[in-house]
Amino acid sequence: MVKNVERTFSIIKPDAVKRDLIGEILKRLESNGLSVVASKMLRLTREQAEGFYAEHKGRDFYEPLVEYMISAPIVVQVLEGENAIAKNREVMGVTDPAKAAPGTIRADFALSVRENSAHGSDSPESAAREIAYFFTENEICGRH
Ligand code: RTP
Ligand code: MG
Repeated sequence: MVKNVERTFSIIKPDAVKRDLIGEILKRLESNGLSVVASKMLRLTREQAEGFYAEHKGRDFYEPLVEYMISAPIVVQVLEGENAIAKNREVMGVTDPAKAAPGTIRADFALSVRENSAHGSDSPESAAREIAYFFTENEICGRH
């Protein structure tokens, strides 16, 4: 069988960086078959945060989401592995930590629906858009 190797885009969000959970979160991702192929730490500008979450513009959680995402540095990464997009979402758990499965990143670390510690792309189209938002192709060190 040919493996379905994909790339996905991950953010370790401000609440997690502030609590020094970068290593804990990365360990969960890496130990589930997701390899880091690009990584950087940065503080989003308001414009970058608004653009990244443009699909949510107009929703009541959009403004507080943007404020939260610029409140501290984040770690942005490209992860590569078999079925990486779904695997990353599975390891993260659903958006609301109160509803996330036990043992997931959000169940174990998130503070609230908004301050939910991690982001992962939700489709191949989102992954391609989000990777290109932060990385050029020559910054990605593919393993496959
Ligand atoms: P993400 O895009 O960050 O991976 O999260 P997601 O797909 O699970 O959730 P999405 O619906 O795309 O929402 C994006 C982020 O907005 C914040 N949020 N706050 N009701 C609320 O207060 C609310 N709903 C969503 C979260 O930070 C969520 O991850
Ligand atoms: Mg989303």
